Amino acid sequence: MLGFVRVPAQERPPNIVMFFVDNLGNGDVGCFGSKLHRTPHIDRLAKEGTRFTSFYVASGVCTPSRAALMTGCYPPRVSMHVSGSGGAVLRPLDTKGLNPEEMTIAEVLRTAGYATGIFGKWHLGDQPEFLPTRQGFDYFFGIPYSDDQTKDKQPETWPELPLMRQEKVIEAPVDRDFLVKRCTEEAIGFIERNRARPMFVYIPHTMPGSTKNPFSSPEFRGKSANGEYGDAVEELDWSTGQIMAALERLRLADNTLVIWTSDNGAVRRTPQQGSCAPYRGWGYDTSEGAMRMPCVMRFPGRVRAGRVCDEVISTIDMLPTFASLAAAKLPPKPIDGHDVRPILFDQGAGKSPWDDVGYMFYRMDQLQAVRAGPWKLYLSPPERQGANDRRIAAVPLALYDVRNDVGETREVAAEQPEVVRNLSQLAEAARVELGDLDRPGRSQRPAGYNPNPQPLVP
Ligand SMILES: [Ca+2]
Repeated sequence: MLGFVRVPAQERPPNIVMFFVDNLGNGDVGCFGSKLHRTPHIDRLAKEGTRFTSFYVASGVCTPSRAALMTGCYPPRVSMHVSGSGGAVLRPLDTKGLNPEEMTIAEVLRTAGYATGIFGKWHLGDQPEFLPTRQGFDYFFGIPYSDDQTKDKQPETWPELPLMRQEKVIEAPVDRDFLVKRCTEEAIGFIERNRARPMFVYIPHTMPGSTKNPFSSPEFRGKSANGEYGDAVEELDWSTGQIMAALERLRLADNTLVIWTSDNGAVRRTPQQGSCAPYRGWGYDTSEGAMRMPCVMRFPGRVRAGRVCDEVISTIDMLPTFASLAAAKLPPKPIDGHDVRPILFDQGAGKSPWDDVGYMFYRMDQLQAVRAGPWKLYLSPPERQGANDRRIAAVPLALYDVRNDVGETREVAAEQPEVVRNLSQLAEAARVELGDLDRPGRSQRPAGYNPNPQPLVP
């Protein structure tokens, strides 16, 4: 049995291994309810650790979600809420990237002596000054943006999808069938090489990814009960098992915080592929399905085994929490996340700091919803002009108890005027800092900008 033992301060700070898979919904893993996908290794993490059932990403799409995790900030604070051309995510040769002056999790942990590696998809800028190697990562193996951003989409300008090691393209186009397998092998090699140091191993796997036909290696193809999507999910589970086995083999597993989650919910497809059940909505917007993720954490003796925790926490809490674990200094500029160790480790009241200040749901430049305690208020943006003369319809005000009515079946705004008023005030406070539509926020910082982006593959 794992006891509840405090780790003496003089011991080496813990390793942190974080899986951050792409476009996978809450209902896609066994321990969160999937009956379709076999995920024994992720389920084992849940049994040996805690399942977090109100774990949120900070955006329903890739780039802003990843920017938020890396910086501990809401996407608009670091101006990564829209791409250089006003889109939802960065594209190849985007003029934008995460500002090199922002301090990432990797930079924070590196100051505390951590070895830092990223294995998978970056998507925070593909110009040299924006690459992970310039943002605190000692080692990068993977692709600079999404698996669907291939040359055939824009043959005139986009290069073949590059596989990179450090800042070098080693294959283009990359064989996407082997991405999960190769990233797993590279991560294990990194863990072996750095076993004597504390390490941050960030594994943003590229699957199930953004294509209609997710990729998997031959051992997994055709083996699941859910087509190519299920095959990809089961290979992600295999990868989890491989990484855990490596940590155990090297006797590192007991001093490692392992986190397993996704960057945003499963995307709506016909016929259905992924699942965001029991939540409403699909990836890419501010619905619960898009932003409330399956999350398990394992850290023997610290994160309690077999527990389920429904306190609101977010990817933006990871930077300050990891900094505390590593006894590292926080970035000099303000961040939005909180140190949530009391919630992770079930210490004291363990009440979410977001219950008081509200957790904000931005879609690109628009604040669309706020959650505090059990309540999620969908704000009521008026009809507006979108890109290409498209009208974006007005959304009615709606309030749900997303703790007890997770499927949002009962709208209660009229019954709870005080809750509506309180959450509206919290939203207004966020607008002042972070902006909303044409209204700039006073605390927004610029993204990185490259006026003359060059393709990574000549
Ligand atoms: Ca994504």
